[in-house]
Amino acid sequence: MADTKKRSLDSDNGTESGPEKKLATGDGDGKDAKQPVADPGSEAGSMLAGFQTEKIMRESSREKNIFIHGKMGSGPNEGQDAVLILEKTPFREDSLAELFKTSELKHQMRNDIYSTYHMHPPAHLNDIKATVVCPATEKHIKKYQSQELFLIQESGEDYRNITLPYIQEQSFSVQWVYNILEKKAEADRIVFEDPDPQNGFVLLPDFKWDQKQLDDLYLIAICHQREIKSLRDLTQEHLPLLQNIQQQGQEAIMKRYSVPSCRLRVYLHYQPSYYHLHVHFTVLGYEAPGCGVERAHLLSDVIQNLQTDTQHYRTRTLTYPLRADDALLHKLREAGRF
Ligand code: M7G
Repeated sequence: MADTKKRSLDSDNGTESGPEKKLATGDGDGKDAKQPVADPGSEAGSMLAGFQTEKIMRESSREKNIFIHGKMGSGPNEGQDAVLILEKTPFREDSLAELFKTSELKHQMRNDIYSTYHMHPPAHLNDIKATVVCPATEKHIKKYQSQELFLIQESGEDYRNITLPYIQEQSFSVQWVYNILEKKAEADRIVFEDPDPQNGFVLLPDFKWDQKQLDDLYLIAICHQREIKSLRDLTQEHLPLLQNIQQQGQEAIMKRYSVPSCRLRVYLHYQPSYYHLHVHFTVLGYEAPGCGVERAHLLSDVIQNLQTDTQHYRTRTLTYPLRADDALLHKLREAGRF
């Protein structure tokens, strides 16, 4: 079984490196397995210089991340609302020797057998992953803000009468999804594609994953069909699509990253943030945001439920969390459903 803990990846092309290096030989889709990853560096530069912090929306010293709402200080989006997420990246086992050799150590305290130090590694071993959403809408800003959560029990009828009209009115734009499907963005990050318009999909790293190590492996499969909003739309008619995503997605991840299907958590979110059907692939052991029982539906369970009853996701009550300030929560409350 692959030991994902021990592996790290070549910085930017998603292939393995280090003693356990095992280069993928192909994707099975005719693409070269060793695709370069886009370098958005040219446009980045000092884009964050002058970033004006308006509010710290969330911060976790345990997860080593911070979510900031602010305004861009320079560049083409100057003065526009932005969400900036900063996150210290995990340690990479293959760079430990270099870290020990090249870091500056400053002694902090010593007591008996215990001592602590401040360690100052060189810049390239001291990465911070920065994610920028700009221009950020009010809804983006809310998405990242800490809020109390409430569990909702949504019946099929609630979905049709309350949730669906709400989604149609005000869900996040899925332009980024279309950009991926049309190869207008992230084309060089695609790990696998089945171009079939009915059952095909694109598999690529989720933007939460920096692809530097396998401990937090996270990919998403985005289907080519554009009419499927979420789990709620699925019927037996979609079984070939779902089975295809499951099988070819797992095979592609095995080929590229040597992570077998028994080490993968493959699931859909309900509610998703983006209403274009996509499937999450994360490595077991990594507690990806949103992989809890109240939001994640294992693809294998979804397939079985549909095999048993084509109307399963149209009719059954689905439970999910909503934030206190979510307009959908207010709509459900107004209708006496919460
Ligand atoms: P979701 O279940 O709709 O919402 O999943 P969530 O963000 O609340 O989990 C959408 C998934 O797509 C998430 O895992 C996002 O991290 C990922 N994602 C979002 N955007 C805007 C992008 C993007 O531009 N590129 C990539 N590669 N992934 C994205």
